Amino acid sequence: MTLRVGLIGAGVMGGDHARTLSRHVAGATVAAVTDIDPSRADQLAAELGATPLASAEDLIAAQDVDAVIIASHDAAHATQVLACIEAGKPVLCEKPLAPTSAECERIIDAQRRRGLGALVSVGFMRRFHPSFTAMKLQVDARSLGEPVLVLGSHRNVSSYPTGGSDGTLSNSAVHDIDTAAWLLGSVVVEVEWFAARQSALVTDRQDPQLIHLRSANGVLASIDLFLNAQYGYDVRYEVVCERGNLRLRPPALVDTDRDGVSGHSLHPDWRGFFADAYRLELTSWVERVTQGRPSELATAEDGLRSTLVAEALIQSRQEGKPVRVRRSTVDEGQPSLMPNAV
Ligand code: ISE
Repeated sequence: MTLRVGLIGAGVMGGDHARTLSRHVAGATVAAVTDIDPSRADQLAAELGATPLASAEDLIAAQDVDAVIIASHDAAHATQVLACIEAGKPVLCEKPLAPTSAECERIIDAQRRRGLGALVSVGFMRRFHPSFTAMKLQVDARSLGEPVLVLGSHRNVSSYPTGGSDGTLSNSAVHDIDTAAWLLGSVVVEVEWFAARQSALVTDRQDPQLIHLRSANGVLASIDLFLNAQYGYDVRYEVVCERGNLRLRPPALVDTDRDGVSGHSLHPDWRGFFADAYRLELTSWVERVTQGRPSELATAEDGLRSTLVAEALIQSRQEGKPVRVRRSTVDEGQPSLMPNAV
């Protein structure tokens, strides 16, 4: 069976997903595209031989759309995911599942009431990056003993003109929140936010920011986010364990020595850095939807957990102190493993 996928949002990320799906993923085709800017939808649809549709509602209802990818503006995610659930169609929603935990909870509730199992997946693609996957295998096997500390960096060349300081947390830091919890196999229960010295090149947000995340099993993750770092797209991670360290390898195919300098070039944005991860994520989603294959894909519950932590970071930023993360409705009744709660 070929899965006929409808795409909502034909911008940078939507275009990338659609091209990856139609060129590199077996068993799926892009059947329809919609965007708030109809000319963008027309262009992408023409390139891929898909049908341009006038609205997200039309696309979700279309008879020849079996499943949906949402790559629209963050603020539109919840309404569109809820419509997919109502229509009984599997949906892969770009992160964040929704910018507020209340919206995420509504989605989880609707999915439960619909009774068709887990229709919703969330695009935390780092889970499919070969180097992150290799790190997780070693953490899970405890090959270097217990993990004790995670150090990470998340750098973009430049940020979108909208979003502000809170947008850094709800749109970008959610990746790091999910990465920490997924790598450690433990939810984040306490956070603290710090301002670094402000870059004079940035006026629309605090940049860089430093966040501390404490997992329920007591590991501290310290991650800097610098969304206008200028020099290239860069994500660095190190898991410090009792008997050694695990470090992420940059996705460079070749190192070049020239004119007294040795190194590799950096991608201008995340699409190149995470190209393999996006391809593997989409492959896994299609296999899960069409064959029921188990997958590392983030669930709606993971989407809720990461948004709850982002909200706690926003609160920590406003109040200037550590904040306990509100327990998600899906984790209620689970024992807290946290040894050193505030
Ligand atoms: C973007 O949406 C992403 O998903 C990138 O991975 C992240 O680095 C960037 O900050 C986000 O805006």
